[in-house]
Amino acid sequence: MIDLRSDTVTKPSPAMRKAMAEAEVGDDVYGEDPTVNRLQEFAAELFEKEAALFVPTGSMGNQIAVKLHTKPGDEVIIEERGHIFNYEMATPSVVSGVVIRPVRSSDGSGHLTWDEIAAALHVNQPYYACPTGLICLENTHNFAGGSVMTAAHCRDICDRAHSYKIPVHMDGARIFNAAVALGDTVANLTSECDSVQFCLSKGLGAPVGSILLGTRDFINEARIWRKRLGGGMRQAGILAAAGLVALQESPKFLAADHENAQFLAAAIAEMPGCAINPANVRTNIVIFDVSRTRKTSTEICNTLRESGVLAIPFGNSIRMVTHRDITRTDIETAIASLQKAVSSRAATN
Ligand code: TLP
Repeated sequence: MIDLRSDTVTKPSPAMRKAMAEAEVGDDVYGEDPTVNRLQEFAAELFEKEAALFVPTGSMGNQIAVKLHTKPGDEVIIEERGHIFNYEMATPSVVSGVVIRPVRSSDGSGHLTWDEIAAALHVNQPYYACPTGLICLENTHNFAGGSVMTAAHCRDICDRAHSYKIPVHMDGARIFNAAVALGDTVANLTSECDSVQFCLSKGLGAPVGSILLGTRDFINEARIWRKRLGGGMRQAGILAAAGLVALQESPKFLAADHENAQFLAAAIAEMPGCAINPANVRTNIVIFDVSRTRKTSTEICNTLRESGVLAIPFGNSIRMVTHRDITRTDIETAIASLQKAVSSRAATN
């Protein structure tokens, strides 16, 4: 199978498996796993933050951040297609008792401008509006097609949010993809964010795990919430070892994923009934509209599956994600399969 459903599907590389087999371990609930500690220290250094915490999933990292930055009854501003709002099982309301205020990004990029955020802010309206407790950003923005947010844009939002004493959390599940696409560092892209979550288990290719970053006090509190939510793992160094390899070795492979995504997008743009602007594909996510193929996205994905290609339908669109286990030849095969799947009965104009 050529699995383009997500970059979460990568299998650990031989170097990761070796590191896992040889990992020095201890009980991480006591803070005694040397490999987890090394991973956390390395991540904190890389992002120039005070401290880091290894968590089982990106969702847990994000939700601990939401919990710690807010109090029940607050509002959280997020772009309307954001992962924290749409794909994390309503955890902000269940665990943190907050309301999400989804805001549309008018240019479609998924990255809100300060003016768009400002129009949704609730400050100094004590008895008839929930106060804005947090702003969440996402870089790259998954369901806006892996779009990137520049360091200047992020800094601008953080500075203005901080002038209202509102913290900013970055869902940086794919921040390394953004860094590669922009030729910037992850530290600079998140420099003013109060907390950052990034995933080891997506483009970086580790089997499991994410990192939450922030001040030392924030991470001390996060450790308590990780335990409370059932994320206190024991000899987690087995997993952290793969995470360390991912962090040290994988960023250099991401440019090839981006080139594959570009190649795929350019081919899709030529297919009857498919709509995508390849210029908007900056990283490893390719989302295209299939409304004019006269087939549903589910029908197309079912046909693709029969030919050995996996993709995800949602609404009138299909998402394909390139990653470490996908070669250029796989992309060529996927293009040929997609061509066949969409060509019959396609709209001609
Ligand atoms: N994204 C998954 C699905 O949940 C949609 C995917 O296949 O892309 N933030 C962002 C931006 C994400 O894309 C994801 C996962 C997460 C957070 C959550 O990470 P996990 O799956 O580790 O909880």
